[in-house]
Amino acid sequence: MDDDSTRNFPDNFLWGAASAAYQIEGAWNVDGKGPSIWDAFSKLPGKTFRGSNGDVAVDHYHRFEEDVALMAELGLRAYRFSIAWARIYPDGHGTVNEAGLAFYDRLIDCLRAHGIEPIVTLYHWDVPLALVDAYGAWESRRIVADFDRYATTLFKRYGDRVKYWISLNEQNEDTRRAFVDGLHPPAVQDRKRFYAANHHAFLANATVIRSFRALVPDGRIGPSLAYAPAYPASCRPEDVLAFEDAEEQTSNWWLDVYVHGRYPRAAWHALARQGVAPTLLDGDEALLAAARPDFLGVNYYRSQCFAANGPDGVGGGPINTTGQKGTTPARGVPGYYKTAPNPFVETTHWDWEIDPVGLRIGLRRLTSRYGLPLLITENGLGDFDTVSDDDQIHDANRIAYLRSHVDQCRLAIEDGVDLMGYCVWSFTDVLSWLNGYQKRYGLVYVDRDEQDPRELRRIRKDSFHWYRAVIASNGRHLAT
Ligand code: BGP
Repeated sequence: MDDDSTRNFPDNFLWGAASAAYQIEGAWNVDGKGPSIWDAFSKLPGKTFRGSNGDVAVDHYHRFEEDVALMAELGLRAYRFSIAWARIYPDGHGTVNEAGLAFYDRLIDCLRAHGIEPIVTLYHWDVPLALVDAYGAWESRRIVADFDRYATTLFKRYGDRVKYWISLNEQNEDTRRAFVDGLHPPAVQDRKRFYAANHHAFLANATVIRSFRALVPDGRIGPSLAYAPAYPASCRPEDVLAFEDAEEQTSNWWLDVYVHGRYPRAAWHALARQGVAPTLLDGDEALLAAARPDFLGVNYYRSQCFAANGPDGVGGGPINTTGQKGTTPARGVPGYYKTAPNPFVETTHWDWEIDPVGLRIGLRRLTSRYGLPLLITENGLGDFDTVSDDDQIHDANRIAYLRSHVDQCRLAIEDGVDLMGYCVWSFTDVLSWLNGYQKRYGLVYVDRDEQDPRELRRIRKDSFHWYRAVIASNGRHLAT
């Protein structure tokens, strides 16, 4: 971490931070916005932590100028945010809502006025509720045309000012929680529906990339995956096979389709044997193969160990949403793999492995397999943060986490990885989908809890000051 060894970050490296519309904006029914699936789901009893919802969130919709001023003070070069589909098309596809478009005009212009590069995510899980009611959203092929209409509207409106776009955020994580674990809407456990919804999302991804090429020829677009590189729990051959299956079924299933337009072979055969493989129609493969992204977005939080799982073994299920260490049960696919603890790394309070070297391993794997530039679109530590007596947030654990991961980015660049940038998750504290405000990630604290939005005061955490020095030195000063 000395000054000399950190010269490798390119001069145009995108030092950024990230967010998602539902988790920060609030204003859930303001200026013509329609309801999203999360506006409905979060109000069902028992679905989220202490019944938290995004009605107010951190009220970024009304406070974006204050937030962008803080980004400028931090020296951010890039800010990744998502657009709420239901602000643009309140019913998913009918009449466009000019007030919604105008909000993002103001945000984009404000960012650019401060020299901050906008990175826009088209879709971060908040599908318009009307499309769920009309045809089950991602469970129908009809979503492909509607998603393309929405994306095309955004490309035409913002393509002159936004050059970096994320098509889909963590398709793998959202659909797994939705259709395997039963935790995100529609909260079922049905792997046939899981793979069908994913196939439609792949078609939607390819279709909007095709539209993008025509409308924003000088821009760059790619999907973001929740990438947790798989490790074998031991060198027992059965565990190594389980690890191979896990890497293929938890990551390559998505990445191979995004990049090469084809499903990985062993995984396809496994699914076919179980009767859960998706239905491919004429033209699907050609569409998928023609939509190679410009880069891969990587959301990295952890690695994960896998061991063999018997035919009657564990499947999907609950996750730790309490922050009580050691309460995450093993999960997996019966007959293939299940998660196992890694005795060599620490974990967060939510049982996520803290593994900075895993980031370097993952970046190298993706580079070798896909040969595309990579953009870290999320990386950060979820922790219990407290305001101390001096009205500060001394988040030393977060600084240690971020520092060690940025350092591994530097080493990955030395290894030959083409890394475009690094976005901390998250800029301000945000509403966690299932964890309310107890699990915080921000560089900026927001003073509220699940029940009481209080004044929503913003307080710079110690990590804010640390990251400012990192950016100012282009990654040379990682120490506090
Ligand atoms: C990613 C999502 C983000 C964010 C983050 C932290 O999967 O893209 O939206 O939520 O994870 O997740 P959590 O709040 O569950 O800890």
